[in-house]
Amino acid sequence: MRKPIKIEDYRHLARQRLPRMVFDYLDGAAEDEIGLNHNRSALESIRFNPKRLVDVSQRSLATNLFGKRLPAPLAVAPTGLNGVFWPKGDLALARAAAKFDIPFILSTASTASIEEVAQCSSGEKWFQLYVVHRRLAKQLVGRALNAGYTTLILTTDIAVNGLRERDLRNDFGLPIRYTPRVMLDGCLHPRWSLDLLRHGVPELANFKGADAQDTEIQAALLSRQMDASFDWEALKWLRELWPHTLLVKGIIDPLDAQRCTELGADGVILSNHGGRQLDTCLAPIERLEEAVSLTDKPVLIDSGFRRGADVVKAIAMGAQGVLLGRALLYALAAKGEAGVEHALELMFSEIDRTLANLGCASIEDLNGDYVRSPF
Ligand code: FMN
Repeated sequence: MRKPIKIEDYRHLARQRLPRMVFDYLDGAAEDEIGLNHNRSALESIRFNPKRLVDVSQRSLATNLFGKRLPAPLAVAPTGLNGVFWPKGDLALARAAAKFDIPFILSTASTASIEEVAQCSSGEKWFQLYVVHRRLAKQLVGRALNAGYTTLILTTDIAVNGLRERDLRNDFGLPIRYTPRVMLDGCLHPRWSLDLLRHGVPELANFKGADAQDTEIQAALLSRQMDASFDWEALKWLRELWPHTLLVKGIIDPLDAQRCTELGADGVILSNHGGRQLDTCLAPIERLEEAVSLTDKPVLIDSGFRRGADVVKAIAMGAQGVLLGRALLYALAAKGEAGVEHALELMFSEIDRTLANLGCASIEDLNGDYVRSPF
């Protein structure tokens, strides 16, 4: 393929470079993947209502989020196992985000540690928390605080792991199991395999050395399951623990969004985990306007965002920011840090072009009248 000109091109390039089992882990979703496709069709079903004869010769994508001025309402979504897509993938994403001055969100399930990422980039860093065991969560939160992360994000949509059937069929997991099929897959994707040989098999970096003496923590880690008992009371506990901005991710029901902020969260991230957890879930964009109407705190959103126009639609419908997940991972997997930078350039320029043709000079002036949605 010639030079990629859109995120979908990066998806094709990622498919070429990655072994099938790794591409499927990135691209795939839960069960029949109806939720995955629905995220896209919900965004596509929204139409623009442009305004004419507006001076759009000077345009601005800049916006305020949690007291900071951002050049665009974007953040890099937390994603686990980034090191399998590209060597030191978390660092590549963090550095690209810093270059564009947007927040990078490090996953608990990252392949570079909280501290390593803090050292590699001077940009704004947020930490996403999975609660496997409360004592372990407390330690991770303390480490993120010490390392200078400014925002904590609690992910709430993994009570148990989603049934990702592509991963099941491919026997995908860490550590990678070298079955004959996996070896053949690796041989057919030599560039990826050479990188793996050179840099070693990535590991879950934040759990390394986690309380070897604490048998409860070790058992929880071995089970590879989240603490499914985490509830509203536990959210209060976490609020006490974290002194800075706290966001709750994985919210779909607007009443949950309202309850989170009433309990002291500084905002919510509407998300269905990109369709990777509960299949046939509503798309977050379908509940956005109602969630915004029920809380006075920022509502961010992700799941299915592949185009600048998608971002403009969500901002017009009241979101304060959009997290980019697979959109950047495809570019990471295809071309590493340079790919992520280019994908962000594409996003910025698509947002800018959409604003111009919509007749809106500043992203901060967007409102619901610029769109018509069927929901
Ligand atoms: N969300 C988390 O909160 N923590 C994770 O560790 C995490 N890992 C992910 C790994 C992959 C490969 C993908 C694609 C998503 C992951 N997510 C995780 C969900 C993303 O944060 C985000 O909600 C999702 O990617 C948005 O959907 P999109 O990829 O369609 O944009």
